[in-house]
Amino acid sequence: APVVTPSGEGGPASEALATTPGADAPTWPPEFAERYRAAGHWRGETFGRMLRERAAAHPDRIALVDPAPERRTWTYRELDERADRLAAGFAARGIGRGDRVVLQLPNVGEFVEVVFALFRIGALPVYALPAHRDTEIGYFCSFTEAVAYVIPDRHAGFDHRALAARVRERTPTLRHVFVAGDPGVHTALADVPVDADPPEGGPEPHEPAFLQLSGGTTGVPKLIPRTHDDYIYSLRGSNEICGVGADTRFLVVLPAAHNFPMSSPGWLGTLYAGGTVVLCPRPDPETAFPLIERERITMTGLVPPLALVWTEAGPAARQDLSSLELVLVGGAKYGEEAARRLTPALGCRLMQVFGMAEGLVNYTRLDDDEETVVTTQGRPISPDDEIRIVDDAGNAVAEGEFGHLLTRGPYTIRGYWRAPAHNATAFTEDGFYRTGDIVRRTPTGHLVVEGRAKDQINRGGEKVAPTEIENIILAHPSVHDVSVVAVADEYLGERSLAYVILRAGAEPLKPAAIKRFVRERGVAAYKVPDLVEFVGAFPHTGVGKVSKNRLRSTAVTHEQ
Ligand code: OOB
Repeated sequence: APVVTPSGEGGPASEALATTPGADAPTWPPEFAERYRAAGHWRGETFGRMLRERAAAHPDRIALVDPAPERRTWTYRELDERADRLAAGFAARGIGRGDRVVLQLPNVGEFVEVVFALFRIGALPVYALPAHRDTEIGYFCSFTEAVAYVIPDRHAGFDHRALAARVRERTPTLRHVFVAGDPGVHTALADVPVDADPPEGGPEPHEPAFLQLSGGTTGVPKLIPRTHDDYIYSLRGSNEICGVGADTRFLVVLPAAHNFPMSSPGWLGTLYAGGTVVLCPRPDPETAFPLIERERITMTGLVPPLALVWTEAGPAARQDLSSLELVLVGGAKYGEEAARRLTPALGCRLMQVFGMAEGLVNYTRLDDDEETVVTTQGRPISPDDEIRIVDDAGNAVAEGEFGHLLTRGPYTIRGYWRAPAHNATAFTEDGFYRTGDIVRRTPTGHLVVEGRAKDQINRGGEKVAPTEIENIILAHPSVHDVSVVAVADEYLGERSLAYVILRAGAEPLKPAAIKRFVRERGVAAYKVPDLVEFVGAFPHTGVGKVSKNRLRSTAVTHEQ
């Protein structure tokens, strides 16, 4: 049976057909690549060699701690050896350079082991989130023609083995399912390592290292090919800005697969610097604060709703949080008043980060004054990050005015993976990425995020593409039309609201029926509309399009 994708837009099959092998991952024109190499940004490093070098330089230092349920640790040497054995085992099962492997693990040590094993053989991890379900996983596996899918046995009350069996049945390329834990009908990850060296000849630095997911504005998430060269440059830059070194003890609170905790400066930045990464199984203060005390955590990254919860819990905490030096907050707009309260409540410094999986990352700086740290979202990592702020017609706005943010640079992609039709509009002709964010620039070069032009809901850092959810709801037999919009929410920043027009003569429905319908389609729980309103008609713009702005401004936001 064909894989169900919630979109008709530039569908995966048509785009795959339109793509030649060399065009899978669009790359920088040669003159740009030369410039970035000459500037010392791209140094020809790869992740596989990076870990090897760190293991040689400080073999007995602790690289990784997985505290639950029993505390497990990996020295740099152990992580390096484990990556070798696992890489050899993957290779023995026919997984090789350029193959895609969908990786869906929560914050467990196996996540880091598998990623480095795949880096070593040049297979590309596709970073699914733990919340993804049949629709998303089925799409990632079929669109990337994945040969393997890596899962936990159960996580957060959900059996991933059953999902894997369903996806495998309808995805002919998928030859392996590897399970961290009890494998059921699949293969135990623990049985994969073999006592041999991994194959010679790893990936080249200019090749993609992995496929990251876009937040997305379209029916299905686009995949982001990041190279060893470009990503490692962003790690080095982030480490320098955040003061990451061998003494850093970084707590991974958000899902490890997300670009923010991976690279800003994240667990990969910390490993690059020879520091220690501690994985946090759940993000609540009850779980995280005891870990901060026990593991002497110095740094972490949070989305704004979590930063709020931690700020509220900080003053009353019984744990000693004094090791914490720096908390990064980003992924969604962090309110100024909330930002002011973080340092007094947690006794550490705050840094705002405004980044995107496509590349560009902005940080406030350690030597910025407090006003700048609480009122701006930072400035770019690199002197070679090019920023354009333009009006609707594409002309530069006056300095200090707000407009659309376009960017190009040494770690911002030039195109999504196998998506030529989408790339034609997501990037300008001269290679600038249209971020969809509305920003203004202060005299010091810091950016302030003022809003968004893209059709997306930012639910506390988790991105929802309304089109994807609209397509699902439209399949309901009683639904005539639907429009999903963002509504303001005190805690999450935004929540999703589905305006639904029922078919003439259809029995009235309760909001819960629509929510259940979406959930039963098998999508991540954060995409299920928070609110559902039944209406007779949508407000329209002058040209007859549904006006999402007017829907937003008329939204009633009572509890459901
Ligand atoms: C991060 O990455 P994505 O790919 O999940 O989302 C990117 C989008 C941005 O285009 C912007 O719309 C929004 O998320 N965003 C922010 C923000 N940080 C991200 N909006 C306002 N204020 C901020 N501080 O979210 C991401 C990637 C790397 C580091 C940090 C965040």
